[in-house]
Amino acid sequence: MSPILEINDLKNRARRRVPKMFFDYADSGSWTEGTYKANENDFSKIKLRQRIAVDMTNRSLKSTMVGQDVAMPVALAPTGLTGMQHADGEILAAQAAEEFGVPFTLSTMSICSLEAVAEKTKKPFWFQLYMMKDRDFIANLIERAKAVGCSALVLTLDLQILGQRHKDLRNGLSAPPKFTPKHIYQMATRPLWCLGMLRTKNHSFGNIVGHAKGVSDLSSLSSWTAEQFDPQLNWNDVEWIRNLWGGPLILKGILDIEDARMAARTGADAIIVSNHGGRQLDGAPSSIEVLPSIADAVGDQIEIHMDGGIRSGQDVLKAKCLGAQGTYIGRPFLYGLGADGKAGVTKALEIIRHELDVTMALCGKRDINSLDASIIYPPQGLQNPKG
Ligand code: HOC
Repeated sequence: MSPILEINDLKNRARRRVPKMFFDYADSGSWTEGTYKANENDFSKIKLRQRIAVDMTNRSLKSTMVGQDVAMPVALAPTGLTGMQHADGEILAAQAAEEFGVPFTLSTMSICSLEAVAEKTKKPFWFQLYMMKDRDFIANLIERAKAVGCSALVLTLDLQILGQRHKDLRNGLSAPPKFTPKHIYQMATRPLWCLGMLRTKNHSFGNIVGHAKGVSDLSSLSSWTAEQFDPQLNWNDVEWIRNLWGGPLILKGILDIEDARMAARTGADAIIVSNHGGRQLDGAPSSIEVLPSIADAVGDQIEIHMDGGIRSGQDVLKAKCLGAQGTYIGRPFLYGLGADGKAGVTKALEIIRHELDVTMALCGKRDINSLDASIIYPPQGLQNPKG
């Protein structure tokens, strides 16, 4: 087997191990996938200043996100259907994250429920909430998140309606999954994946089935999800959630300066500069492109996080330099999970940590908290070094 040296190696292995419809679900963006690709490509356009003859011993990647200690400023992003990349996916990813010392964020649209993840982990994890029309269900979800000790709530604001996801439509991905000959073939050619699925009891949307009104089984799930995301979501809802939750609140899906200003006024603790991994508005700018202007506009009022396109520790460093206190990885940990379960998620985190550490050292820095735009090339004020 070829060695796993970078996130792309995990991706290639996951592609061989996860049924196509689920691998594509994680690996795709909306419509032309222009924004999805820009998220990655725009990182590679940013250059760094190489510095020499600087003491590079005793380096530290330790930081905080919403006041909580993190081994490095990288959280696992909330990702839907994680338990379809690998059996018990959310539990395994949460365990890997807690052992590593970074936050795991459980999606509302997870396969394993809040309670199932809490039962198999020791430290608090974070919970991500979608605003559904059924407000009793939302209030109940928040109570459940409190009951299992979640230490931050991530409220996603950019999915009032679902983006146009062509790969999922072409693959016929649905909840509950269809069992057409094509889908059965895709699963049957991934025997390890199938074995895991046969062994686990976590097969459906664990936070929803059996909890939302009228959703007692998989057959009633489909129509419920399709009509539940609330197109009328507004800033008053954010206040309602903030009061119900009462703990650290992070608003996800901010991509515009005006929205960032509104978000800063809500009293939330942090915002995530995000375009939902390029899965919602295709044609929107990449997260890293807008990060500096948003950090500039509201960075003194609210903590700034970002996600979208991070595929290496070097990307984490660039986001830190451009104003993010914390970052999130989605696909990198999903590839790890699909490739090798919990060990694969740990591997993804180790790869990112190593790349972050080496890059920081070669930029002449020893403390992750000291990073700023001064290590971006060309340095400010020297845009035209020859001029
Ligand atoms: C079946 C409904 O955040 C994503 C996730 C979940 C979206 C809702 C899926 O795929 O972007």
